[in-house]
Amino acid sequence: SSPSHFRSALPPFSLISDPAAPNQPFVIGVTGGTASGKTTVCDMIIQQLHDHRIVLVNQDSFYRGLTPEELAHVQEYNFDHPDAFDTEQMLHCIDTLKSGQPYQVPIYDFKTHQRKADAFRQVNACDVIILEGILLFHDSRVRDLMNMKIFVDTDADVRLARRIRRDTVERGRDVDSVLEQYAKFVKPAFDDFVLPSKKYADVIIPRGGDNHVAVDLIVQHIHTKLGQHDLCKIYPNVFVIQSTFQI
Ligand code: UZR
Ligand code: MG
Repeated sequence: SSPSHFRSALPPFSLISDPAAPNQPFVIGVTGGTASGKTTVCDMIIQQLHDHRIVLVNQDSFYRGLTPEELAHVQEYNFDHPDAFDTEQMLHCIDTLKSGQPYQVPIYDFKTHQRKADAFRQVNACDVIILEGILLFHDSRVRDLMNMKIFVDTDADVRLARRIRRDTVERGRDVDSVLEQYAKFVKPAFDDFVLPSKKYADVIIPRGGDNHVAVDLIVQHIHTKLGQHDLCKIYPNVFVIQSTFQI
């Protein structure tokens, strides 16, 4: 039979997945500057995907606890630099979850700049993993684990205003120290590391959590992709059928 006849005989869907691992969860990365609305966007996505098993993992959980020397000079410590995070551990976490195993995520305390001793959050296997954090797109190994990359793009003045409110109310800071830290570390690190990582995004959301249209579109796309993942579970041997269906 002719190639076109062969094509039209294939099932009426276009399906692309990793043949080695058809049952892996769908991984979404959400990044953007501090107080850009990342958490709000993640919460909105999670609410709309309530039919699926979904888990949120925050890059903040992988902040390294400060040593006594670092704590003694905490004003000099750069929490906005990639080295402030234990990226190896976060990679291990994502790998473990992708392979269907549970992971014990550390709990970081923003007031003491320490990890809670002997306390973890148990995260179980799931359909969707949402990763959130300011420097999520910095390391290519982390980027490579994501199926969809989102950058939340909110004006710097809006972000600073929110940051002042949040750090004074929720993170036990005074306004002067927030402003000093912003000028010294947060803004330079945004310019050096966060903004340049925008180029890796698949989707850029202006105005963050206020942008319901963007969140709706993203959720629709995830639904479509999860449908394809479900098909992988039903037809585990049918793994690459790409653009073959023709009318
Ligand atoms: P989001 N951060 C703290 O304020 N204290 C810590 O112990 C650890 C981190 C801040 C960090 C960064 N910077 O800007 C922000 N400082 O948390 C990231 N200074 O959190 O993505 O929620 O804005
Ligand atoms: Mg947040």
